Amino acid sequence: MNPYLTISAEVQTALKNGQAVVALESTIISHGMPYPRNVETALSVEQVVRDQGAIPATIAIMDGQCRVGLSADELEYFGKAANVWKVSLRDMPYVVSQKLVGATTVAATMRIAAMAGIPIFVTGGIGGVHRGAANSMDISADLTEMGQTNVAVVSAGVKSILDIGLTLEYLETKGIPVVTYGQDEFPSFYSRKSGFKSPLRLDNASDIAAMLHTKWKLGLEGTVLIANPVPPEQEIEAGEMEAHINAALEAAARQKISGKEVTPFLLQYIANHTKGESLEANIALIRHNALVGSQIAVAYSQTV
Ligand code: PSU
Ligand code: MN
Repeated sequence: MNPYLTISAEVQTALKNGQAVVALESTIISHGMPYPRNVETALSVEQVVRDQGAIPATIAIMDGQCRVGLSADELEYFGKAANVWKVSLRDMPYVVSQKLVGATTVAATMRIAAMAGIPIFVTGGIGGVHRGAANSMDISADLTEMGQTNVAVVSAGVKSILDIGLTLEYLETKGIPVVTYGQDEFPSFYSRKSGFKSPLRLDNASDIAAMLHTKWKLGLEGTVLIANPVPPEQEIEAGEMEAHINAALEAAARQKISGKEVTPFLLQYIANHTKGESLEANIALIRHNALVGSQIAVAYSQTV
């Protein structure tokens, strides 16, 4: 066992018994949503996973350990504390060795899930190729990690703060299958549409589980990105978000926001300027991803 890995008793038992486990990230709690809705959402997402017969494993860093499976008190702490690092792969050795408190991004969560032996991970939105990346070179480490770590990622597609077309190109370059659940078009987080056709489509959890088994048994390294469209009732039309996204990008440029601050800045700006509508959509889509991701995890655990 890795000396920097601590798995909760409940998750350890589930893994030992071959029960479905679903990994969850913590950056979304500490840096993606305001308190107290972030903690409420984290707890309700864990409940959605349990209702499907799987065990939730929220992942974060504390006390010099990569932690898999957090208590309700720990979730509360990650939602409230001001000193929580946003930890992608680059920051992991620093935050662990300095015994700091860190919330893990998609990239870092995938890596720790793989260390723990959890093959399915549910999130809201992934990082990707930013608009203007030709100049900024701002490409999330989520994408490189997805090319090499064998943990499936369930998300609501790619948020249009990013360049969706370039992100899909980058995923293709890295050999990452992108499968949209139940429709032909790739979704863009708040909206079920993006203007891009999904490279692949599957319509049920067992087909997705079979594809995961097949990919990894073929010896193909890396993730499968499962894009699960936001439920229609909570969808915000793409055109409506576009003005807010443009304003957020302009504000980020004006304030010279760079590096790891870019994504949290954009998310917060949009949340502050959409009267909470975007937050409600965000919560709904994460819960829906947890539902579909848990069904995939259960189907995966039942196939050999
Ligand atoms: N997109 C969202 N919500 C989020 C994130 C992205 O809609 O909370 C977070 C995730 O943790 C993701 C990270 O892994 O931001 C990407 O950050 P960066 O672009 O700095 O790699
Ligand atoms: Mn970046």
